[in-house]
Amino acid sequence: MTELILSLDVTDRRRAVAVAESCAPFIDAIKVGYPLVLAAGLSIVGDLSGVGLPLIADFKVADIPNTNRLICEAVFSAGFDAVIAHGFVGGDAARACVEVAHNHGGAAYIVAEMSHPGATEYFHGGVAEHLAALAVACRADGIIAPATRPDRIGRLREIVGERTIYSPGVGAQGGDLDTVARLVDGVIVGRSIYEAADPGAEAERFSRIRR
Ligand code: NUP
Repeated sequence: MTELILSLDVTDRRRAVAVAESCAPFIDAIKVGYPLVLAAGLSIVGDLSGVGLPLIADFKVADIPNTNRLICEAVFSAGFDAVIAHGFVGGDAARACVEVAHNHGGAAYIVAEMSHPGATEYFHGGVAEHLAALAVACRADGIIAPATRPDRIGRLREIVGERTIYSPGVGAQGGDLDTVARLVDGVIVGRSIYEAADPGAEAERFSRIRR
């Protein structure tokens, strides 16, 4: 079974909650990032908690260890269950996120390679492999790897082994759902679901990967 994670980049609070509720029966977690939190405030976490699904904070935390720690304390105190952090800031900074997550009984995922075209300007020449190894060394719960480059997911899987791989980039960014679902633990889908005329029905269609 592959998890389906809704990326809720909807900037209207009421619509965000409505989309989350309609998709809830067909998804395993909800990923919330800057677009929704900056528009609706951190209290959106309380609104979404009624849906009863794990909430992942996609803040791609990337600062010095002390600031990372403060950010992650705020994330978990607000009610999130997991955080996504960058690894390029170094092992000490990434480890700070992992430690705070684990102290709260939560999870931390490190971005190994991003999904957009421009990512290849920097995530090449072994950089992503290095970040995946850093995630393992920091005892992160897993990595983020690009649905737009399935061959790269295979390479990163060799490094992280059984650790979780969550993969964004399906649909709107061109990644193929079924191809990617076979390679990862969870597929992250945003626009293809929340911009659909009937997000719940679209989530149900995507949820075939959960069987
Ligand atoms: O490499 C990444 N690519 C990516 O798209 C890392 C991410 N965290 N994301 C996020 O996944 C992105 O910020 C957005 O929230 C979601 C993909 O949304 P969509 O392209 O399915 O609409």
